[in-house]
Amino acid sequence: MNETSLCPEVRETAREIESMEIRGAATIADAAAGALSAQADASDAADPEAFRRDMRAAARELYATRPTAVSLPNALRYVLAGMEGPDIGALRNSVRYRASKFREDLTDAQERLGRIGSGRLRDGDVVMTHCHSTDAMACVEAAVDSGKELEAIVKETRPRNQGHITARQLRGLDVPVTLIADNAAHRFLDDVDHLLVGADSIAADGSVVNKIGTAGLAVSARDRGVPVMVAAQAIKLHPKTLTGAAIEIEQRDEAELIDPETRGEIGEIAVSNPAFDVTPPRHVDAIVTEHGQFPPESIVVLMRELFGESVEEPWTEP
Ligand code: RUB
Repeated sequence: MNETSLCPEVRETAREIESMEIRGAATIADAAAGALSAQADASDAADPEAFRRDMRAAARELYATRPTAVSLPNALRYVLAGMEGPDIGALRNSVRYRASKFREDLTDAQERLGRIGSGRLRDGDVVMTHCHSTDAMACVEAAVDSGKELEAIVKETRPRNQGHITARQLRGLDVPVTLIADNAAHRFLDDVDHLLVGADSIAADGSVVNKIGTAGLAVSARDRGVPVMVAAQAIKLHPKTLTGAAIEIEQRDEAELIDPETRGEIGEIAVSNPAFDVTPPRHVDAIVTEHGQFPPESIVVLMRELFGESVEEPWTEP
């Protein structure tokens, strides 16, 4: 009687997020909101409670895909928190409306953030990037649009090589790109004016969770006197950290690092493949959001303003 039915779009989006065909915190959030909207469209629930149950089940399916980017639960929470109405038609419309509002706001926020972040970049500056972040790219794009000439040193970002995506997009903006191995970063930092990265989650104390390698890179940048700039929309703020919760770091398949045959040849080894790390606030100069830029220690003020103290999980069964 309490069975739920998930539409194919939800299952497919969940699969694509898990396999990283859909990746990057903002893009994951956008896709999750779209999948909830598709679920609302497709639902053949017999009554309003069955509809709500299907929506909660869809959100749980999406939530379970990747644990670190808080933009995902923030998207699910935003859409489900606005689900209201006396009948299925009204409920369906409310989900459609909230999902499309979330997606529009995401685009607007990124544009605003880009304009604010571009103010930190001067004509002729060289930025170093790690991974691929659409928020970081928005800052570069806004700077280029305002007539500044930039150059980029792009870390390839093993094991998944998201640096290739960054390099391709920067070339699309006509920005000269030097692709480097991750291990070479320290050597190039003397030629760099900014380290520019995104974030998957930001904790209340200003710690930045981003692609593995960011923390060490920030330490190196500090050592060379290079400012560390984090471009992150407010959906990257992790509300549960306001009450002391820790952010889970995703462990990915060891096959991303080593194929089974080579592993067998080497002999008995352990393999560990964390996808993200934590950069402490003392190694970050500025967090650029659509609401302005903040020293990491002050981000808690914005977090309180946006989320208050309570964090609901509207996808759990009452
Ligand atoms: C992506 C990553 C990005 C952030 C921010 O990791 O660490 O820096 O998600 O991206 P993965 P955006 O490739 O494992 O998803 O600014 O686009 O939200």
